[in-house]
Amino acid sequence: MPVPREVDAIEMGPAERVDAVVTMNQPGVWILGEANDRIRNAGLGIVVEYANRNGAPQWTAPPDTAWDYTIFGQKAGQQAGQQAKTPEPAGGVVPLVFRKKFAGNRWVDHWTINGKSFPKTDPIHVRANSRYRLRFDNQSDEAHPVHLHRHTFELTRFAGKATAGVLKDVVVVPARKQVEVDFTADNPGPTLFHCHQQLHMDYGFMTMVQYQG
Ligand SMILES: [Cu+2]
Repeated sequence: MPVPREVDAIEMGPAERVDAVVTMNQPGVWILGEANDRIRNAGLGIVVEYANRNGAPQWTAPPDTAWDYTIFGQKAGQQAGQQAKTPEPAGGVVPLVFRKKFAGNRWVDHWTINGKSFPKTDPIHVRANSRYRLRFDNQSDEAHPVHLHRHTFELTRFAGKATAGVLKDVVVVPARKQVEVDFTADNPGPTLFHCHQQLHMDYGFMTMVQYQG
């Protein structure tokens, strides 16, 4: 989904995809790579070499500017000069609380959505063509890239900031923060919702969206 805006760096979670347009107006030999030195030096980078240029590839660190999804959005209610929230969708709010469940010293921890692990999680019931707000409440110390299959959602609140216009199907919910997204149930059929960290998903962090009627 288009989010026209110039940035020096992009932060990406598992399963996120970005198409970035770059104007090549700095001849030289450069490194495009992970901003974290340790990870980049371990291999997560690629050389960008202009024609007829040579020498060792140069790395320049991006400026340490604050980054989150809301820089790509419109502030909800901005026109009115106030931080009004996007009105709550007709279908209502679905609270989803994410927690880690200690499984014992010799076991992998489990993950719960509203206190239950998949396949025992409660499905999210929706009606076709109704619009809903999912309220992700991350009560754990890890960030979770959560993914809703077969639908697109709009970010309406990210870690306390109201926003609008950013359409996605994966959002990274930071540790101990809340994120709200609105979506229209416009694609009937069983639909998965899950964390995209494989180990979290395998140990319970998954539920179903079920269409009624
Ligand atoms: Cu996770």
